[in-house]
Amino acid sequence: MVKLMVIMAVLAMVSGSAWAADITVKMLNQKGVPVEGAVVTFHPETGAPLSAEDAAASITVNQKDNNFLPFISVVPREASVKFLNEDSVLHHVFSFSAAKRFSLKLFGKGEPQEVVFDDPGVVVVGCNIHDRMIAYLKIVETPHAGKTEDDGMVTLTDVPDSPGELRIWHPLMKGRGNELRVAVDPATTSDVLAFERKFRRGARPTGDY
Ligand SMILES: [Cu+2]
Repeated sequence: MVKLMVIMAVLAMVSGSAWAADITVKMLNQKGVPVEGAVVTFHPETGAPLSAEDAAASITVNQKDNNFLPFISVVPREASVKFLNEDSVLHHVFSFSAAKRFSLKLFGKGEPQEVVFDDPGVVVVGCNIHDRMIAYLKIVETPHAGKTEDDGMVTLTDVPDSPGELRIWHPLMKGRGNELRVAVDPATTSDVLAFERKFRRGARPTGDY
């Protein structure tokens, strides 16, 4: 019994030190309004490689009423994204971004197309037929990633208890690389890390993220 308790205590210490932390972020714009769709990633100093499970994530970008949905997607590196078209018109989805150049010539309903993203970075997706259509894919290299909800918040759960860098990216965030980078130690962070930055006015007609 004593031996079992010792083992349990050791396990608690090990798990406590390795998986202690959650990181909750709240992103606000210059008017204090919550920002939806910001991609939050944590990059621990100890490293955090993506698993085969991460790369097998099922990610879909739909096209409906001549809009991409969602507007912003988080894509683990080496994952594939399925592009759907629910409209009765054809779309021609493409990107000229350095992280991935591709072109999916005219495809319609029931003709899903898949693209694999091997390089980290930002991929801006457009449609050759409808200039107004735009979506963003953030290809990430860490399993600790998420996207803020309409309350501006996201929680990254079970991050390694290691100091590291927190990155918050949003296409409309002003500043270098549309990104905010801060050193964070999950062991000592407060409950909610709130950040306020300047954002350009949203180019999202439907308001859906
Ligand atoms: Cu289109």
